[in-house]
Amino acid sequence: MPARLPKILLDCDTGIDDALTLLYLASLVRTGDAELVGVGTVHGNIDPATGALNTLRVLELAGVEGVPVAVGAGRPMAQDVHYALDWHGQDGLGDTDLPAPAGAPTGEAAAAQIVRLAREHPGELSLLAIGPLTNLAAALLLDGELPGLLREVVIMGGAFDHPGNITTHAEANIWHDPEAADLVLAADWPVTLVPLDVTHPTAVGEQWLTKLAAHDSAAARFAVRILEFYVTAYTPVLKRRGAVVHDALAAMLITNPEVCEYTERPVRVERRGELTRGATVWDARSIPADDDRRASRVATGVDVAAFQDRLLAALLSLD
Ligand SMILES: [Ca+2]
Repeated sequence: MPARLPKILLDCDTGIDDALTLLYLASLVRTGDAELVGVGTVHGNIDPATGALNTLRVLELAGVEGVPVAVGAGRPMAQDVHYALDWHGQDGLGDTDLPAPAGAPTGEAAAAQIVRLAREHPGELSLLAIGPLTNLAAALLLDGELPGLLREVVIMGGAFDHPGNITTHAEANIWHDPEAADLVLAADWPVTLVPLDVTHPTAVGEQWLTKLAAHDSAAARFAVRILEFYVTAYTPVLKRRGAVVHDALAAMLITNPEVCEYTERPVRVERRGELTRGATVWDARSIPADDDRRASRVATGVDVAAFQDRLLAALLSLD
């Protein structure tokens, strides 16, 4: 009996590593290993309208047609909006200034799209969130039955036994909207959290980048172009030429959960800390968690070679 075909609903802030993740997802779609039922965009790396145009650009480049792209929340629930232009460029795609896409966003709000698609495919969707969690929180507020309608929620976000990447303690996706993130982690749905603890070790380096650059396809050339900006931003952090394609690891776990190891713990988001706002907190004591919140499945270990090989193969598989 054939395995169930994953149906993925993506929420993103495209963004260089989001763009690479879209290429990865496009390769799954092209090989018939997953279906991409929709994309929503949110503030984060860039504003959501630009993020939607970037998403359309990448899907068109990868030859994936008919996927609705909805613009979502333009700001967080309880703080000012911040973009990450130093890491992703003024256009979100490494200042590559690509022409406008042929397609356009649907006009539906991303949170409404989540609710609609979840109701159209009850129990079937893997909701993959690789940006701040404002759209997911808004969708929860729109439809109290949403948690029971999704198969799973996979989130790139958080940092536990790892420093933050936007403040000393906070990871960017959570820090961009801590109130939304805590609502999402409090909901009664099966969450897999993919924190910096597992994404940072997967940083691609010189050899991987060289293999990608040696491949002559439109998708590979585009990936090389946007990675050039990202690598320049990352090199001082990594102290070697390389970059962390955080979002792609979360995407990979939908079809290949064995790439990571996990632990199950309730997770909360620090919302009041003067130095720690946006930090993800778990009870790591070896006693039953004193928390009635549903446990999240948190990735704690990663097969780095498996991730890098799969990502490279996917990028090289596109025309
Ligand atoms: Ca992202």
